[in-house]
Amino acid sequence: MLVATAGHIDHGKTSLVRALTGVDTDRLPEERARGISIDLGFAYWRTDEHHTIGFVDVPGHERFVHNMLAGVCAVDFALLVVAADDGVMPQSVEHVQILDLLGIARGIVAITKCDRVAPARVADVREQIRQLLAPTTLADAPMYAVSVVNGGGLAELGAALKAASAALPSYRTGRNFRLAVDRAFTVTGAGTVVTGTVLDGTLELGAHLTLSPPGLDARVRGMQSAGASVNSVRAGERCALNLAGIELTRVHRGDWLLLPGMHAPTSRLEVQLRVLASRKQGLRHNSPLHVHLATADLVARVLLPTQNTTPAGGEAIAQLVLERPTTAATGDRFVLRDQSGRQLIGGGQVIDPFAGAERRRSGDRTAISAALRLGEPARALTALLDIPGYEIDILRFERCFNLQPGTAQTLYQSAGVVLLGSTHTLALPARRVAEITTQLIELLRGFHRAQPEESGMNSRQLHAALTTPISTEAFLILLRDLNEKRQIELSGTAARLPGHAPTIGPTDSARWQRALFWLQRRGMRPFTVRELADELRTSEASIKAMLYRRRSNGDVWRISEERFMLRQQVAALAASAAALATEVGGKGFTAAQYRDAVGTGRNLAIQVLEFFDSAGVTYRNGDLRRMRPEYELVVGSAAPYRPAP
Ligand SMILES: Nc1nc2c(ncn2[C@@H]2O[C@H](COP(=O)(O)OP(=O)(O)OP(=O)(O)O)[C@@H](O)[C@H]2O)c(=O)[nH]1
Ligand SMILES: [Mg+2]
Repeated sequence: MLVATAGHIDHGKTSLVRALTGVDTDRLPEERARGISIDLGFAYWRTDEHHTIGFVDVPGHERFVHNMLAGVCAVDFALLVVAADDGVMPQSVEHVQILDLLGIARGIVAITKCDRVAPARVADVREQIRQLLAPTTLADAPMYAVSVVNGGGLAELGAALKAASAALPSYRTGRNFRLAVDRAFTVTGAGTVVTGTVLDGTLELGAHLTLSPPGLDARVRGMQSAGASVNSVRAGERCALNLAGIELTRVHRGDWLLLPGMHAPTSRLEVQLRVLASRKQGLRHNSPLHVHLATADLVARVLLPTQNTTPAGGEAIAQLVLERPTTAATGDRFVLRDQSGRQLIGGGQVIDPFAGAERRRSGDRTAISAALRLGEPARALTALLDIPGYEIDILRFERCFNLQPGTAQTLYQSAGVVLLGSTHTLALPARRVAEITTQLIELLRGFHRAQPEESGMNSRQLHAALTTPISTEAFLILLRDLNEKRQIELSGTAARLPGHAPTIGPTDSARWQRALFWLQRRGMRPFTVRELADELRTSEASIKAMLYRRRSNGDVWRISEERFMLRQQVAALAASAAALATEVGGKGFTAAQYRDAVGTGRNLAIQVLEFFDSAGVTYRNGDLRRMRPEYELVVGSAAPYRPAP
């Protein structure tokens, strides 16, 4: 069990931890000189062979509340300390508010310095504390009157802590390891060491982790917990990790250590927040503030949905726009303080850590938010699947809940989900996929009946004809899946039912074979009706008729008034454009870059690009072009064309 102290300055937190554990957590020279705690202190109490109670001793001074916040983020239990002589003081109140906002519901109160006051005073302070705690998560915390001077009450307090430790519920399972860093330092001979609390999962010695948000790789070279070397640590434990591959200057309090696949920094969190009832003013839209999330202290602005104010005592679903990215998971608690970092405003819970990364057509934000707010992954998944037309980006879902792959797979199975594609990126309800598949097959059957001379139905028309909505991305994956399972056949941009043979006349078909033979040898060059008519020694009118039919089933594209190209060539040129777009990053590519990439003349490059713009393969912005995400629906997929060296 991990216990954090809480309470006003000088009320005896550090003295109490020392009395229980024998460890003086005030280790900084300045702390010793001034007799106050400044930063977090740590101590361990080995209560028996199997149990250790860890203490995070926090400073009470109002100027060090940010340190206190980093200390209490991941504890199981609060030890609220109130001195019998002073009674409840400002930071007693503030610390209790913080514990309440963080949802810490297990705790004990120590009324310290009882050697200094008469029993009647202890009773008064007890009443003050009762009133302070009544509206909070700690309303039922038992109180112990103690003194470190005469040792009174310490045995009872210690026994209560042991009992609480034994009764602590086990940690949630099925989650990936993550640790919130609270300190980093170097140890001579060992290198960088970070300490922190494991929030989820387990970690073995030698594991590879990512330091997030910087995104640096690290290997766990050494591991200690409660002062001893260990081979593994798990949720709820504090540990010190000796990291290979990370320089000390790169790691700070507030960073996370994560499994590499879970590293996904974000700057916009959708949250549910609450403004303290004791605030004089409400929280205004767009206010700058500090977000304390785990050990991080982040500068942010709050965006309120109604664009005005959430009153004191009020709640809202809001967005926090962070100045620097962080790592967060659904359900993580946070505390908000004002811009100066002096006053507590409120706090809440993360709903959607990736609120800024909405895919287009990804369904109703309110419904997604309501689903995630259910907090528990299985329930959230069921609710997400119920959103009409919504397709779950499963990497994002798994990152929201920090889910282990095996746990996620079990969830998908029991929720009746179909994962589309070989890399399984989108999840749809099985019944929706079945419905769409049936529609698809019906549409193709109808198409073949109505147009037997066509080799297949254009996939864009097919997509548009579906009555059950599906995104282009998911549709393309589904088509490929069905093609692999031989339920349909894809050729280029056309889909057909297996066994369908177009009823094209024999002359046409033989002529087309000759045309293909010539065109393929000609290489990556468009052709005119005239050229093809000359080559095949036939009339332009009959070539036109043949090309017209070949265009409608997607074998040929007309790329300008006069010029045609084979579908495979156009698809390869589009794939080259896509490869180039990826290579140049998000900013788009120029016609000159494209010409160099495909090694054609400038005129042809421009002709092709203009055709791509009009056909919906690319879009143009000034001199730059980018790919449309659904371009493969238009031209089909192919390997990129590369000019012969
Ligand atoms: N008489 C008496 N003095 C105490 C008792 N507990 C603590 N003190 C004294 O109170 C002073 C402050 O104690 P600390 O333990 O440093 O208080 P703290 O809450 O850790 O203070 P900060 O960390 O700075 O917030 C010290 O001089 C202690 O000796 C007690 O039970 N009886
Ligand atoms: Mg102290």
